[in-house]
Amino acid sequence: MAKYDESSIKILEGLEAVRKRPGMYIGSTDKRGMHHLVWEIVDNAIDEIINGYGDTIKITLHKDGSITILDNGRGVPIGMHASGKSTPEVIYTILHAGGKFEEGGYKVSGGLHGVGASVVNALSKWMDVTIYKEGKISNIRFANGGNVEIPLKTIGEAKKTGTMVTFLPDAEIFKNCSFSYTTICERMQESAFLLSGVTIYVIDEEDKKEAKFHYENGLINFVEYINDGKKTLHPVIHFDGSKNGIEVEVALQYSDNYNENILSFVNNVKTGDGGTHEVGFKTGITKAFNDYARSNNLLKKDQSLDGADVREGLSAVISLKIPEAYLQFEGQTKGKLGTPEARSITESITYEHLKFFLEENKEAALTILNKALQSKAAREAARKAREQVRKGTGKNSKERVLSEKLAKATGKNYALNELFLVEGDSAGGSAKSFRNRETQAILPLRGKVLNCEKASDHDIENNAELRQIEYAIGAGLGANFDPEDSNYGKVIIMTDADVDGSHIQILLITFFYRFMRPLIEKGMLYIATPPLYSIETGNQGKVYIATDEELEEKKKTIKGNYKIQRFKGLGEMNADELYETTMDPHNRRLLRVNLTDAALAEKRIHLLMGDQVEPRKEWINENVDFTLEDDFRK
Ligand code: 1YM
Repeated sequence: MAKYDESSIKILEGLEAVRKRPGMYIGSTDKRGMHHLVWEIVDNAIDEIINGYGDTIKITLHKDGSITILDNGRGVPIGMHASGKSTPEVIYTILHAGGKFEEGGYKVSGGLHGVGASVVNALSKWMDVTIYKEGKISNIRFANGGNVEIPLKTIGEAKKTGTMVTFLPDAEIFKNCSFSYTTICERMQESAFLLSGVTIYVIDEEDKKEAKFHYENGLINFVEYINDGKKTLHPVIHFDGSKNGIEVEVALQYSDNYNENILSFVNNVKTGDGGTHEVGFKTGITKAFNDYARSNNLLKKDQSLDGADVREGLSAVISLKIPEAYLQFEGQTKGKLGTPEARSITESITYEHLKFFLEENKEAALTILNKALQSKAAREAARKAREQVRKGTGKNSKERVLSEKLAKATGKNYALNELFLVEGDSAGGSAKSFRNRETQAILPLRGKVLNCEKASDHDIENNAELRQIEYAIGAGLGANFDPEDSNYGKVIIMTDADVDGSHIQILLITFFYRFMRPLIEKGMLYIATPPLYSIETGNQGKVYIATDEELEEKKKTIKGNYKIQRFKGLGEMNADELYETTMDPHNRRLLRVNLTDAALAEKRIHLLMGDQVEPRKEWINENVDFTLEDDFRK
């Protein structure tokens, strides 16, 4: 029988605590949480590379659901630890046994990761660690949440060095989850951009797929990737600098489109909510352009370019390295940098380098500046026009065009008002007749709207349906769009719960993404969720059901007779029913459209809505599960 001493009981208690509350350590126990296990182990391999050992990481997804992460660093130490256990046993069974990077180096732990390899072990059915070091191959095996199954032993001779970790996530904790090749590839590509010269392989043994990520000019290649397919105005601008131990590296490039794409990272971890470094960067470029414009008499004395003017069409990646002692993250998801010094340092490095670049590259400088000046002029003209429309003083008031289709809200508190974009005239009619007239406006749409992936402002102006949406919202379009001017606090897409309805949703989202992106960024775009069924019973009356699963659950609880109605579309509901289930703020369930990763969203929209068929087919095959519920015959 195994002998338990005080310390082994403590270890088991520690790992047991992880199994009891996995969410506290990895955020959640869904697919996202399960991928945290991978990031945790990969981060250890990345740390080793950042410290100067090794240059390659290989990730293999196995058919049985387990995953292997291999690096060619020094290999985890294999000696005995003071506790009498082998060092690998300590690293993989004791919480926070990292102990690395105590002084000096940078740690790749932002937000949730950095919890330690033992957390991965605690949440695995089994884990196998093989170390190539000191001419030997050593192996240790754990099972059922971190119990040592086979202690560390030599299993062969090694010529190379490195660490290989394989684990199978415990199905009791991660229910119905599997690793996603696409998710892992996306993340590893991002890491490869941030680690110039490093090679990362991702291999899927089940589907026999393989990807290799390697970039010699990291951030420059990253910006080129973001701007791939766009018409760019100049080669990528790249600079770096450091102060007080904080290192700043930036790559940026303007294209002729008007969206801004700024991505930032701190110690190789994405800061999705920005923070002080992004603020400093923005201030830096605004100052540099204003200075340049003034000293070249391109702006009048009392005039200046706004931040939004100089960011039109800008793609940029900002990467900071901050010593641990200065690190400060904020926000619920810890995705926002709080370190105050990062602002002024990023600002001055950006300002100095950009100023120098503009002075040295007159042609590029004038092209970018011209664009900013145009953006400024267009923004001001558009604002003026909108003010006139609102006051009703416009000569050529576009409101006329709104015709009879839009049923306006009577309330003047724009923030409280809601615009429903409704599929079909029949549902539109129901929604018009039964709504809160003070706050709810209805705009019926006839069928499919234009796919805007490749549309220009001009195309929108020539498209009756989209022009109506533009005028109804009344806040401009594209570069001139300003969510502050929106006539509605919420824009709600309401379509049938079928394939055509989904198609209309994605077409509209593409339109908003391309032409009113701040509306999505500000969380003002929503999707209504109409019920699929109603069930009428003797004693409970009529209840509405959103999904097939819910219907099955409900059926089980009903005794006696019941009558089910399936709503094939919004038009099949009575007007009062539609209001009660889908529009009434007290009962309805709205899905907010959000944008967590701008660069990825950009690629996805391009992929899914663009004109290249093969990559789209491939993506759909890999990422969409077709089920019987998707009945394409209808
Ligand atoms: C596939 C995962 O963990 N590689 C790795 C980890 C470590 C070392 C080398 C290492 C570090 C040091 C000295 C040191 C370590 N990780 C940990 C902990 N790959 C992977 N490669 N020698 C080797 O920091 O001094 C401890 S050692 F705790 F973070 F897991």
